[in-house]
Amino acid sequence: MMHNNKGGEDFFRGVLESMQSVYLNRNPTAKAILDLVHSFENNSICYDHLAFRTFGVNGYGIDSMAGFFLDYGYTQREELRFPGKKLRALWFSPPADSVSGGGSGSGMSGPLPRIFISELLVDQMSPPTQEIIRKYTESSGNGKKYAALASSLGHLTWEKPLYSEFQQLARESEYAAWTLVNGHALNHVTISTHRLKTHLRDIKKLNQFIEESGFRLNSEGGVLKVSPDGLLQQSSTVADSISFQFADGITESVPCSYIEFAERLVLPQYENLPHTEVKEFHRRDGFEVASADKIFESTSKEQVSRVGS
Ligand code: OOG
Ligand code: NI
Repeated sequence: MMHNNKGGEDFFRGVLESMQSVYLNRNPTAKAILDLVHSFENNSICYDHLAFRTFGVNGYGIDSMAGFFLDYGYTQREELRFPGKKLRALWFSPPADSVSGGGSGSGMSGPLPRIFISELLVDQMSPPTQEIIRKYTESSGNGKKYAALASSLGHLTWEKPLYSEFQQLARESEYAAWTLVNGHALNHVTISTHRLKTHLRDIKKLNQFIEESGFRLNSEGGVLKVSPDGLLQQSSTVADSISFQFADGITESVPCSYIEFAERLVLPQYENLPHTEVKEFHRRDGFEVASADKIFESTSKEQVSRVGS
């Protein structure tokens, strides 16, 4: 679809660029790390995936954001369930012709990233929490139709909440509290480490480099999250905090976004391919529920307020 729709692809990439500038302006750690890796890597970084969070209620869930990606050629893939966190997620793969061809640039101008969208299972929340989430989603008018627009503008589609409402949500679900104040903002971008050119292509080396440069990594369940097959390895920073002015005038620091790193190893059936012939589709695809469960904690109070390493 993309290759015979150049205007469409330019627009689509422009929207991703806008989402990214909102993200870089609000998250100094993500910006500094991208600048650092860029300077090391001669300005060439591929994104593995982008992630968004939503409220799974009245059309405000995964579908509200997914529609934009489906319209620009993405394909829906597997569902992941997180019963402990009362969340579910879907991931979407990019149009096939964009993965290696299409974007030959860096970041959002490079190969199009996978998309990971999660939603809070609002029906499973306590009545007071549900009431707050329904109040704000309902206050947004038809905001559910404009999730991608809101993300690229860096604007909530609902009014700002009271601090006490944020706290009520945070007690029950840090994900819910995050989504109430960050809305559809990009939750993270993920650097594809195996597509880097220097020694940083080894995620363990990259983690070491990031920590030695003074940044904190999410230590939940260990810094490196490894899938049971060993082929998907992930790590992430702890989220930056941003000062947020609540509707009642209270200004408090709230967690914002983080940056992730992912290394996808070559699948066993392709292990004898010469290194130069290995393409993205020869590598481990998809996500891993146990790792994702820990990556969600990158915005948790426990990780964000951790001191030292
Ligand atoms: C998403 C956490 C999961 C991954 O790559 O498995 C994740 C989130 O924090 O919203 O990013
Ligand atoms: Ni991720």
